[in-house]
Amino acid sequence: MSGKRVLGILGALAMAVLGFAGNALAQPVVGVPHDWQTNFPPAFTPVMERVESLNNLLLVIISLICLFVLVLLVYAVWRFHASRNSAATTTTHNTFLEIAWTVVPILILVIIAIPSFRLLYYSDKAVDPAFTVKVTGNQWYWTYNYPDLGDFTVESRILPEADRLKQKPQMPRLLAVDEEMVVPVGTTVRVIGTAVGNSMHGWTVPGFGIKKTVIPGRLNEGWINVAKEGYYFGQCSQICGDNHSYMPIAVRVVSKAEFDKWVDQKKKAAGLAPATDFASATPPVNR
Ligand SMILES: [Cu+2]
Repeated sequence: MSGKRVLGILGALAMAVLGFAGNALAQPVVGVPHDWQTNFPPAFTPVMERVESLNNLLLVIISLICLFVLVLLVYAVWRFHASRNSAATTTTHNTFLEIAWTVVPILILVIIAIPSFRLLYYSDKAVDPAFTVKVTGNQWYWTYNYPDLGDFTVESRILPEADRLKQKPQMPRLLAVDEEMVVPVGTTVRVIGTAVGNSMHGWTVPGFGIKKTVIPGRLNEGWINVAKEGYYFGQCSQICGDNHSYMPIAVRVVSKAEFDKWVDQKKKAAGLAPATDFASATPPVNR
């Protein structure tokens, strides 16, 4: 074998190894839609678990109502058919019936309202969050600012298809971004959202049960606490203009140690002093 050939093979091997290392993802791709999916995506946060259980309760209630109406309808068609009931009744009032069909729907609405409001307030405010991520919708990309961890900002833009195939082929088409929002696993993170420019956007990650409309000049709050490491995806869910369909949301959930490392790296890149760890970071301040 000639020296040139050996060098060529070695070169190809090195490229393969480097290529593999470059493409290997530290976390699995978990929160992604798949073909023939029905129903909600799997729940990855406590909020989404409750969204699913409220949905299941509503499904039972709505099925019982539909069944009841269907049975009444079929019975009326059969019982009051002209052949069986040639002389129509002249009844116009029935006090008992009228009270019943007013009170029963009210009770049903109250049964729905109690868990519904409970969930609304549960998802609205984070209890003891470790830190805050400020999400800003731009035309047409997202920025993630970490004000409690040194105040650095990450810009997150869709990866053009050629770059996705080269850099992150495991990521779904049209959902891969150059820089994901990164959060530590099992940690309550407050998410506040706003927008710049002249349009609203929607920061939505279905597996997290979060869908925040972000509006210029306002702050909207939510929170996440993701139980499993991995990549999660969502899309802008508020029509915002030309490239609305090209501003995906990608969140990378990593171990706490890896998160500290990532924060240090981002702070250094932004010319800020290295962080210690996020748990001992300065508490949130009003800004
Ligand atoms: Cu949009």
